[in-house]
Amino acid sequence: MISSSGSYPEPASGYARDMHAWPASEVPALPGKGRDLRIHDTATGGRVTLDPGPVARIYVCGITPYDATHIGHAATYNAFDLVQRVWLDTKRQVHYVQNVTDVDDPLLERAVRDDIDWVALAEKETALFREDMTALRMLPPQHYIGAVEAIPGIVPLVERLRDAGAAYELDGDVYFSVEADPHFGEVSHYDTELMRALSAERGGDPDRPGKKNPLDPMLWMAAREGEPSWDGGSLGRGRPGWHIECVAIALDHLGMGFDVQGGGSDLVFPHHEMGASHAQALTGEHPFAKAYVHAGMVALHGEKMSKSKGNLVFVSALRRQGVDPAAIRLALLAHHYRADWEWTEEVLQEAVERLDRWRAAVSRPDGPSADALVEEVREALADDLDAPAALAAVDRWAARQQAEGGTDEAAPGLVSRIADALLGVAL
Ligand code: 5CA
Ligand code: ZN
Repeated sequence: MISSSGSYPEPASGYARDMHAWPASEVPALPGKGRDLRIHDTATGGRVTLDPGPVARIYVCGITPYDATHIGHAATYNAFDLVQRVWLDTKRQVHYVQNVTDVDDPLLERAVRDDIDWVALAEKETALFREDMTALRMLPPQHYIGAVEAIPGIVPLVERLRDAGAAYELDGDVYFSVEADPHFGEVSHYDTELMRALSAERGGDPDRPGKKNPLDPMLWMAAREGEPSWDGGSLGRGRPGWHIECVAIALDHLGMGFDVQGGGSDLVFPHHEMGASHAQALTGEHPFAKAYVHAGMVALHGEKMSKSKGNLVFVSALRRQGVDPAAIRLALLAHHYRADWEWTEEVLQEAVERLDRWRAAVSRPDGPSADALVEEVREALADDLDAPAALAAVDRWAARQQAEGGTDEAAPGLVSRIADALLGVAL
C-alpha cells in the first residue's frame, strides 16, 4: 500500500483498495550530463528554465478510470515521462505523484449506463492503464493515489477552508469561494465568460442558484441517494469534489511550490486553476506549482479523442493487434507535446517504419560515431521537450549508418541507450 495519508476508508460497497503503481523499466546512464529543462508554463505564458533541487517534484493528473488508455491519455503521459527523463539525465532524483480519480460523476454515470459496479469498473480500467503504461515504458509515480483512499486527507482540508471563510455550504454541499484566492485566474488567464462556459462543460455547475460566484467549484458533495458516500466528519457524509482531490494528494506528498503540475490542455480550466486556488487559499502561499505544463489534445476523425464522444483508439487494442509498444511510443514522440494533432493510420505506419529503420541501424556491430547525437537529443528535449527534433536527430544517424556505415563499435549500443534513456523507446 503506497500512501502516507493515513487509514483507508471502507467504500460503501465494502471494497478495500490497494493502489499500486506499475513496474519501472530501467533507465540506462548516458555519458556526460543532461541540460536543464526550459519548458512552456501556462501561467506565465512563456518559457521558464526549471531549476529543481536535487529532487525534482512533479504531479501529473491521472485518469478517471473508464475507457482507458486511449492514445490521447498516452500522449499526455508521454510528455511528462519526457520531463522526468530529462531530469534523471541531469542526475537528479524525481519525486513523481499521480492520482486516479476513482470516484467522480462521469465514472459513476458510466457504471450506471453499463449496469456494472463502479468499483469493479474503476479497478478493471486502472489495471489496464497500468499494463499500458508498463508496455509503453512510462516511468511510474512513487505515489499512485486514489481519490477514495485520499478522503481522510481531503476532509480536514475542506473543513479548514470552511473555517477560514474560504468555503461555504449550500444545501449540505460545500463550495470553494474563488474570491478567497487573490491569485485566482492566474493559471489560465481566461476571461469570465470563457471560464463560465468551460466550468459548465467540465464538471462545474455555474447555473446552480444560491452560489456566491457561478464559478465556485464544489469541495464536498453531500451524499446522494444511490451513490457512494464516506464519512466527512463535520461535513457530513458525502464525497470529495474533483479539484480538492488532486490538491490533497499533491500537498500530502509534494508540498507547496513543487516544480511541475501536468496534464492535458483540457485541465487548464477549471481543474488546474481551481486546484491552485484551493492550495493557495489553504496555505497562504503562492504558487502551488512553479510551472503549469499542458499537453495538446489528440483528435480522431477531426474531433478531440474523448470518452464522452467515444471516438477512441486504445493502446491495449493496438497491442492486441500486435503493434509493438515502441512503435506506439514513436508515434506519440513524432508530435510536439504542445501541439493538437490527429491520430491516423499513417501516423502509426510511419512510426512502425521508423522503428524498423532504427532497429536495423543499431543491430550492426559498428557505425558512425553517436557522441554528437547524445548532445543533440539532450538539447532537443531540454528545449521545451522537442521530441520531433530528437527523432530527426536519430533519423539522421540511422540514415548515415545505412548509407555509409562507420567504424565506431560503441555507437550502436550508445544509440540504443539514448533511445531508451531519453525517449523511452526500447530498440
Ligand atoms: N482524472 C482527471 C484528472 S485529475 C482526468 O482528467 N482524467 S481523464 O481520464 O479524463 O484524463 C487523463 C489525462 O489525459 C488528463 O491529463 C487529460 O488532459 C488527458 N487527456 C484526455 N483526453 C486527451 C486527448 N484527447 N488528448 C490528449 N490528452 C488527453
Ligand atoms: Zn487532477
